Amino acid sequence: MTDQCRFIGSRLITRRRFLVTTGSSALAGYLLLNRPAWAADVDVARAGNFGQLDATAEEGIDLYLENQDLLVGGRIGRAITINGSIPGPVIRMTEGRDALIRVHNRLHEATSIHWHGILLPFDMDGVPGISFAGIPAGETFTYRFPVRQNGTYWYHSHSGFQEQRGHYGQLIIEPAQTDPVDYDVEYTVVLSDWTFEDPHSVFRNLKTIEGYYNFQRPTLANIDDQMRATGMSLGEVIDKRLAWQGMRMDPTDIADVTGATYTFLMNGKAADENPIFLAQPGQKVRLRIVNASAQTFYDVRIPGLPMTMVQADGQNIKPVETDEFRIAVAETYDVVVTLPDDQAYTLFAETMDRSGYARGTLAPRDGMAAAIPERRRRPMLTMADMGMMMNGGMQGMEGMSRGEHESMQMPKDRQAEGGLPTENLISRVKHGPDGHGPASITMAQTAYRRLDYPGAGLGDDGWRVLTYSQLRARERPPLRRPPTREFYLHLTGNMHQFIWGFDGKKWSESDMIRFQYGERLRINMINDTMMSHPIHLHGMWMDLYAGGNLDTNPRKHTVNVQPAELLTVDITADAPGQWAFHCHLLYHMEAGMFRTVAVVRSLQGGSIDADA
Ligand SMILES: [Cu+2]
Repeated sequence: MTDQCRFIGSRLITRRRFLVTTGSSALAGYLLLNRPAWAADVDVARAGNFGQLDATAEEGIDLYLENQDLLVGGRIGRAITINGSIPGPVIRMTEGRDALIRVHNRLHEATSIHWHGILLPFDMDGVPGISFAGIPAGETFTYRFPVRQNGTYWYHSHSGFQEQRGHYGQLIIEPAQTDPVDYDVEYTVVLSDWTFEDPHSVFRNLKTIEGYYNFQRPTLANIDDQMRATGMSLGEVIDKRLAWQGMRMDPTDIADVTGATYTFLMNGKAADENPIFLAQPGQKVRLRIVNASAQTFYDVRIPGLPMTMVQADGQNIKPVETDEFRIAVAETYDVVVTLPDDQAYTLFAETMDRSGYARGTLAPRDGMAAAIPERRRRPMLTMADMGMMMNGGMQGMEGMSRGEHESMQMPKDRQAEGGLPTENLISRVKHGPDGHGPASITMAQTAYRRLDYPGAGLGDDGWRVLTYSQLRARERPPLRRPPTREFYLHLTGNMHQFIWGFDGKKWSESDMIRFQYGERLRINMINDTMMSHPIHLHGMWMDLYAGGNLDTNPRKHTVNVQPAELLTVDITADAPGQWAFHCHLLYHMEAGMFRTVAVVRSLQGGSIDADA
């Protein structure tokens, strides 16, 4: 409650100052309305000023969604705030209690909140059109659900592009039992990406002009921006453009939306605002890191300090020490670091495409800072990323003959009597140019396990980088058994037209995916594209095959599938109802990389049985 009061208090002060400075003259009001966007001297709240609320307290909590001007990185932007800030408040819960959250929609459009990674009744999941009708403008929706897990999670809008405008925050659930993680102080670290453009126009740009935000491969549309950003002359820009046009593939297409439009944020602060995380020498600091970005993957490190990874997607893992890790959109990782001395250390979150970074400082006193590392070179996709590594050599891109292709078709939907293998799964599958339609123009002929691959641009710096193969559940999660059914799901897309989907179909063209209630199911995902896609399943865990076994494979709510990767997850279909299953890159989801999963009583039709 105190944070709520503080929030209201600070807003009242802001409003009073507003009246004093502008209320006396109509001219002042006019100037205020027409001030240039970079005039930061007016009294507008800064982003990143968020509190903390306990949603399992008796009386519950209230969240207020509003359109509001905020200073983001020193410049005024139009945000969707939650209780006056982006990110929204840290919502705390205690395992074993009931959460009670009243969401008041003061926007001029419908909204929603999805509790990311939380197991709950499907009508509390917050996806308009799938689990509920959404929250109309001006109305209040009450979420109430039992809290059956613990760990670090987050929440965000599932309506349109609202997430891109700041509609997200962290969710922390205290365990009912003693926390096995040992730490002295803890901090929220919410990474995100912000644009001063209307997200609808970002999407339009992506749809209409290929590589709009990709400065390495300029287009006419962004030639001015590129000259400004690179300091190159018009001639140089054009030369570079022509060089790229000669290539059929685009090895720099690491990210579709880049620092060309994004300001990268840590707890709502741009890098030069330097959010600080205070700790004394010798203290163990737990950083609860969530990637709440719309599109941005981050590579996170603290130069000079090893990090002990203790949790992934809210689930305790066997502690593993590393120096850097890539966090895909929507993933969470908890790391513990010990401040060794009376010095400052930089918490550095470099974007995967190296077009920018978010940054904060871990230090014993306010006002301290450490060196900011030099940004590394923009990574290039490799032949391996294009699925052309076969027996150590390169595989041609041209198609196999039709007959050869068909004989290698994957089993579409395989039933196994005694259960499928759960260890030493096949390391690669071969598949040809396939029947996945015009949305699938890419050419990976071999998909293979990449659990040991740290990701494009990582692994050559002389320090350790975490990979999925290092993730092991701290304790064997319940409900583990061999799956009895499996199917293959291709991640498909056409980056030239910005079409994304599964098995060559956009959401609007697709059927729902049916899980049979109570079954243990395997999905083998094959990424046919040259981009990484963080795939998120609502309502049920995905047990990631990380090279271990039934006891140790970690549970994830979001799995990053790298280019040409074969990635396997097992799912216990224990949550009746309808659920979303999608790529968590916001603009990919909007472009069609989304499916509805129905947990049904019978796979042979039958209606969705929410009371099973
Ligand atoms: Cu995607």
